[in-house]
Amino acid sequence: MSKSGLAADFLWGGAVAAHQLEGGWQAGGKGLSIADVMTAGANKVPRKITDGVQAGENYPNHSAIDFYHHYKEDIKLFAEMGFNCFRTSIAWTRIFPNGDEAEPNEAGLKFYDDVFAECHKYGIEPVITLSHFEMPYHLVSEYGGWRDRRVIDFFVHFAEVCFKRYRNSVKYWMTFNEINNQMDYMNDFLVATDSGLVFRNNEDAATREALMYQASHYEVVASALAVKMGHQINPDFKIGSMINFTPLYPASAKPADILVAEKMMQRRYWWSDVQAWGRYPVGMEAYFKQHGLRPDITAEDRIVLQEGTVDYIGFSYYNSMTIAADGASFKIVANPTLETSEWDWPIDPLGLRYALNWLQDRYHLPMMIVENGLGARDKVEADGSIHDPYRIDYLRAHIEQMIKAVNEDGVELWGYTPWGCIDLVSAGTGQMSKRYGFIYVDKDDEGNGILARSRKDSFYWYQKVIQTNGADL
Ligand code: BGP
Repeated sequence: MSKSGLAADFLWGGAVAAHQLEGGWQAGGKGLSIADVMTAGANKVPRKITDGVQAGENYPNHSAIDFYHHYKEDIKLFAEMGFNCFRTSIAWTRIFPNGDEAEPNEAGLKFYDDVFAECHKYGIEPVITLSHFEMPYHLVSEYGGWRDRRVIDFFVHFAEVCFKRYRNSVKYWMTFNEINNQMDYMNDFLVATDSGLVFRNNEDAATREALMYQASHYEVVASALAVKMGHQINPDFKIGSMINFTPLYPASAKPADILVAEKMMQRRYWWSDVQAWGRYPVGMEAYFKQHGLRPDITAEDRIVLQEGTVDYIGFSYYNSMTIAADGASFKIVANPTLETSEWDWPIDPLGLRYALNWLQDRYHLPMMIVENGLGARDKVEADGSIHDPYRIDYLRAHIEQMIKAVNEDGVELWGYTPWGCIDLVSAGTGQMSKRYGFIYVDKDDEGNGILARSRKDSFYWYQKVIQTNGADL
């Protein structure tokens, strides 16, 4: 153990996702993904999901920050910070442009060979997400996304090709990024990015809910099949779930608020229950039965779920939310005790310690914090320096709680990869101005800029944190 109490081999790195930084949206035979048809939005201005690429629209993910051509420079900067791991995703459409092909695209496979080789050159362990909001648009338009059981086989084929190709260059994997976002099935962005569900015919809430739960079932089956197959390809693989963990605090001591918080936590985290336990929680089985949901489940599916449980819990933590009973339903309310970011996300470091305790007690599995960070505007000074004390303060406060959870609460934590270690395209808004990075990238929301990379103050701070294994914050 080191001075901080973290294991000597604790994984320190950063996290990104292919669609948010690579660019090269048509390079090397890549196909159109759901992310490629999302226009730029802003805070409180939703992104549009167009039917294919429409002339005159701004699609920020098409060029992003051009990691596709800058990856050697960027990985060298990560190594300068001292990363021993780096989380990103494999763009599904680089490997299978349409998603339903029999043979993979060699140029796409080769690109990730090169990226992973560059990581290993510096002793950086790749941590790879298979599906991070990037499913082939062809599967969305021709199959309706994950509402079609056939997409299970397409995903498992994609996973098998990746596991075999990168058998000796990637050890840590995750199947579906933030698979539980779609709990909010009325949010077009969340169901499109999680399950490729696009609603263009005013589908009502009941229709949307039914499709989301059935699609989610196919995804957890696909995840379990991939986990089992991955372990057969390389028994040393560590394959995790990946959820967004946002604690739902009761708004008051009123029993109704306590109960609604408990019920909505069950409703928000059943995906990881299935992935960790190999079965559905009884509360969700009861809900499905009561409402006639998830009708297509087979005895074989249930066996698959049991055989494909995950090795660890990967999760993102940004903030907590506060929930109050609202008649027979609920409402999210402000937490008057917390500050919020410019994008209205509460800032709650203690919530990360709560998250680690809750997840440890529920799953008794190792964990990785694979996203955490503060989206904020940064200013480039006349001398080129970029002072981001607000980002350092946010990350310091969260790392402090992470270390307490390890030292005082006994949680088993493998690593920490703060989100957006280099500025990239925001998923929710499509903005560049919502910056997370230790590295500034010269590009604005309108696409102007020369993509020059610059070290922020937080770059040097995080370098020191890693060098001292979390002892000097
Ligand atoms: C999570 C996604 C990431 C990243 C992050 C920050 O939902 O897993 O892809 O986008 O949120 O959110 P945003 O980019 O909307 O600020």
